[in-house]
Amino acid sequence: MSPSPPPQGPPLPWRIGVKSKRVLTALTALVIAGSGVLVTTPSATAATPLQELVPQPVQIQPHTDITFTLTTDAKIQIATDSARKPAELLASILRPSTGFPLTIADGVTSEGIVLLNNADPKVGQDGYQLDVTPKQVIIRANTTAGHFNGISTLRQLLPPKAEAKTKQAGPWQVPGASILDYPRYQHRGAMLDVARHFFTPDQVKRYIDQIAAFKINYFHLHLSDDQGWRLEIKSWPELTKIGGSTEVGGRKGNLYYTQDQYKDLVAYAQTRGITVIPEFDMPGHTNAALASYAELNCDGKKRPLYTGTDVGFSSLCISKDITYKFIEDVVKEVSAITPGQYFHIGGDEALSTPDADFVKFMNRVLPIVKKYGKTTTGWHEFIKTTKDTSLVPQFWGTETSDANVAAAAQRGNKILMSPANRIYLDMKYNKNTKLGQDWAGLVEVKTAYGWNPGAYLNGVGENSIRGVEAPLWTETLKTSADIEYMAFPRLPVAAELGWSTAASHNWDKFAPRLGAQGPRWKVQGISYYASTQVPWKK
Ligand code: TNX
Repeated sequence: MSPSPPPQGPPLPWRIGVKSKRVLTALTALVIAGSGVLVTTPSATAATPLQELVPQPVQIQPHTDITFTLTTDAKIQIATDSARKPAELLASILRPSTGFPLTIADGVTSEGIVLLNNADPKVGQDGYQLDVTPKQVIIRANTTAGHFNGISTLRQLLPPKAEAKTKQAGPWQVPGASILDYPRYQHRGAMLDVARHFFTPDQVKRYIDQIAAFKINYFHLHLSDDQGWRLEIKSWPELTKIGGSTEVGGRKGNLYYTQDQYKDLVAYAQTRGITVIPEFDMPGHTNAALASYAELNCDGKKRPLYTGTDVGFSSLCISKDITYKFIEDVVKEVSAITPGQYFHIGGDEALSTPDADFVKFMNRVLPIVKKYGKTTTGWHEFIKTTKDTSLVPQFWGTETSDANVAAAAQRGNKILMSPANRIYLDMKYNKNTKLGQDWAGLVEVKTAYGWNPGAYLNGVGENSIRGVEAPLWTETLKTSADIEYMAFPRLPVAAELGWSTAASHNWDKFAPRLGAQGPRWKVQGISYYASTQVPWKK
């Protein structure tokens, strides 16, 4: 039986410009974003989990008279096979903490969690509807991706201890509601640089788990740079033997992934609704390759390994055919083990490659990527060399104008936004932050949040934006705790910018929602930066 929606009477004075804190806590105030309508329902308590979701859903209709309680006999029921992976993910998260068996069942027969198809077409490919009734939580979606996103919402509606790895006491309640939700942008990304410092597959999986909880759907792995080559290439074995033998600071070891380990990472991401984008940065940022093979250098001499943090000093040899044979072999082997559509060719900071050579280089490399069935994405510099509107430039600048990116947008390219002074997760929060860099500025949480991807770059409007990616460079980061300190809370900020509507953008409302994640991160063991700008929930 579906509950009747709460009454929506005529506008009340307090619907607009609520000022008193007392009034605010006495209400469940929710914006149906986009419509600009403020729907309010009386509520006896302070914030409920419905007001604490990150990213903010498009529509939430609370049903204050309803609570669902997950019990030991609950099943996770799927209407079609397309929901199996999301169901398995949810079960794997909730089984340890609840101690319940949470069997996955084909077909809908009983109480529990139900994954159905045929959501409202409005939710599109990535969206979902979530209805909490007394006996069931029903998540409807049109795709597997939509079910993954619905599950991320359900996790945040459960108590934080649902994320624990050991058995906890219930009750496992979910507040009554009907949610309809879909993303602003098709691409919500996170990048991890495993080249400057190497991170083990388990460390990478830990980060994948963390980004998945915020509806991130692309994971960009920066797999090569001056300091390291991190993926086995069978036809060029010295790349990892030599180029993968060290990192920033000079640690020694087998600091690379075998192709089997990479395939396992790709599959792991896939079971969390995430597509991996591999990056091999070129023609600059290539010292590790130049140290591995003499023939890749114009002078035929191997470069020494590099363990510092400078950029812009290396370049592949643009005039040699062997350079393109090398690239073709890499693209061929990596594409064969990468199910996703995108191949990232880097292209940034090619300061040791003359401009004309850069153009020549890209004119040879872009067709190679195409030949192996992939679509090129790259740091925005490469887009000046091509008129192909299917390619994706990733803007990383610190200015709000870029003539080449604007021209590409005018032609029809979709731009991925990663402005360094806003969303580079390796920037220090403030001058006292021990980790990170500050070349693009100090990026406190409010600064990271305070921009509109669809109205940021001159000549690049909302319809030219593909999405938002938060890159995490690791010159100064060595451990998972380091990663987490820089990524949290700014990674969830990026997720909010990529998912939630422009109309819902409001720091005063966002900050408490973000602060409400604190207890959950504590349970998950995430060592986040407790910014004083955020009212952290205890
Ligand atoms: C710039 S921006 C880089 C990286 C560095 C990073 C450090 C860009 C595409 N390249 O090589 O790691 O700054 O913040």
